[in-house]
Amino acid sequence: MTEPDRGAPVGRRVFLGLVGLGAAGVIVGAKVQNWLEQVVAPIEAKDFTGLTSLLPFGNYRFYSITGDFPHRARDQYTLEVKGLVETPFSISYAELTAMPATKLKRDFQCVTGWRVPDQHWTGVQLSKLLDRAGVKPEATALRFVSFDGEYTESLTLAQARRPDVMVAYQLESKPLSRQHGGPVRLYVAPMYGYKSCKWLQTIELTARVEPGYWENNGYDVDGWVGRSNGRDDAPT
Ligand SMILES: Nc1nc2c(c(=O)[nH]1)N[C@H]1C(S)=C(S)[C@@H](COP(=O)(O)O)O[C@H]1N2
Ligand SMILES: [Mo]
Repeated sequence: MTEPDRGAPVGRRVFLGLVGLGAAGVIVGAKVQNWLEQVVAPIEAKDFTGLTSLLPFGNYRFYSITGDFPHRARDQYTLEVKGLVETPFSISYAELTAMPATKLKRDFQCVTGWRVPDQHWTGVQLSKLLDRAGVKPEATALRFVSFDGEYTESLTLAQARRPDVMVAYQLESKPLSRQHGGPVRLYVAPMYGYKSCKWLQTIELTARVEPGYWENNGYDVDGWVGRSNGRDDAPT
């Protein structure tokens, strides 16, 4: 490994956060995860640039900070949009999937280094749900809550209105599995995986950004792939 020749030094907080993310998250593939914690996280903390080539390529790790994959049947599922909106509403899985769909083909990348290339996502643009609710002028941010009972995330209103941010219900043309955060999760394509809240239950419009679970553990609120969390890669 070479030392990084550019970019901000990586703080101890981020280093601990990386180790913590590995330790808290994984249920499947404990051996790989051990290796990630012991080998990759320290290397990544020193040198982000050489990391990707080291990693096993092309597979997801299934993460859950609770150590469990919560279950919600599709016909029992509702998503709530509330907070600083004109018309708070709840939407069922059937209603959500009947809305105009959007599709994206993008890499899925975790901040710890693993990446799954060319993934096909289907869902509803978050902006469409915001339009339906009518965002009040004093709202500047969104807070996402998972029905796992612990995970939270955030976006600014401008980020949430991007066309590559969706409420996703299909991956690779199949209904989103429970392990992947189904029936419905957030998918924030331009940011690291931690922004994409699984088992999405509530979207709340807030007056300002309320940092989410991993952000309270040292990760950047603005989690752009390649230009956050100590990286300064050339844009991809
Ligand atoms: N509710 C919830 N959402 C979550 C997480 C989690 O632990 N709980 N982990 C995040 C992280 S760090 C990543 S990289 C992705 C992983 O998605 P996957 O489990 O479908 O691979 O989910 C994100 N969303
Ligand atoms: Mo992640």
